[in-house]
Amino acid sequence: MNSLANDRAARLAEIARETRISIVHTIDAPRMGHIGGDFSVTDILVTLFFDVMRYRAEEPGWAGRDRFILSKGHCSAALYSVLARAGYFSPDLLASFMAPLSPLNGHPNRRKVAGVEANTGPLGHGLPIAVGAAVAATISKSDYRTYVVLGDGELQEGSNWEAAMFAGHRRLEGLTAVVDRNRLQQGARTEDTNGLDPLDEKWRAFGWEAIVLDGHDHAALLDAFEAPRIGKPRVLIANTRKGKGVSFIEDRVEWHHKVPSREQVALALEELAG
Ligand SMILES: Cc1ncc(C[n+]2csc(CCOP(=O)(O)OP(=O)(O)O)c2C)c(N)n1
Ligand SMILES: [Mg+2]
Repeated sequence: MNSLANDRAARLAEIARETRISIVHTIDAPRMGHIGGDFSVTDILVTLFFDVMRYRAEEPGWAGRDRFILSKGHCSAALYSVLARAGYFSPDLLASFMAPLSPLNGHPNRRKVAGVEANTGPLGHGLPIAVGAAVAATISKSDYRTYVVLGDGELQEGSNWEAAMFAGHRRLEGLTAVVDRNRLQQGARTEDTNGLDPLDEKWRAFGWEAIVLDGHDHAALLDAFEAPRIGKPRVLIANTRKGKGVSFIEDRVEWHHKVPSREQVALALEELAG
């Protein structure tokens, strides 16, 4: 890695650490949330929002913005933490997460929160919407790119594979999907439920370029997002650990939506203190 790449990765690692701290506080306020999936997707979101993507937080509807869709919408605390830091709204608002009348619902709502491109939560819809956005870019001859982050358990929804097939057929070069491959879904391991492996080969068979990488390695993520396009939609199979960053939360099925006790919040913050 050259020194510029090193600097970029180190900056992102620090932002990711601070984002995980923000997620702990955000979930601690209502004592609800999905900390495992928030932590597995943090490095992916941070790399996209703080290095890769083009947007204007002060003008959320700017036509030239890259489109971003968090299809695994239950991980809203991670998305809101990143959007606040990016300047879409005040970080003070995070304290209202899931409170009655707060715009920060458990699932992101585009009519309530600046920077949210599509309503998600019911799994299986982000990729079809992203494919539509990428087709729209080709029709309008716009050069924006479209990014969508999917859960691996989410891939059991058949709508994903219809959308994948069409994106491959249309050779949607402006589209990048990231699969948060943490190998856990709600209450079980993906491979015990409805196995996905070999996942990269499945996407290739649908006409996609597939890159397998460590989803917590910021330098690898930057390389994969920025690699020259080859006339196909691209998917990053990002191998991650659910709960990444806090030892007692990592890779444990119960932390899909378990909320840390007050003592565990303190312990988590201690581990994340760096
Ligand atoms: C259509 C639909 N079915 C069920 C759910 C309930 N649900 C929320 S999260 C989740 C598990 C998702 O697992 P995965 O996509 O692997 O997400 P992650 O591991 O990143 O949290 C389920 C079943 C839902 N949100 N939408
Ligand atoms: Mg998962």
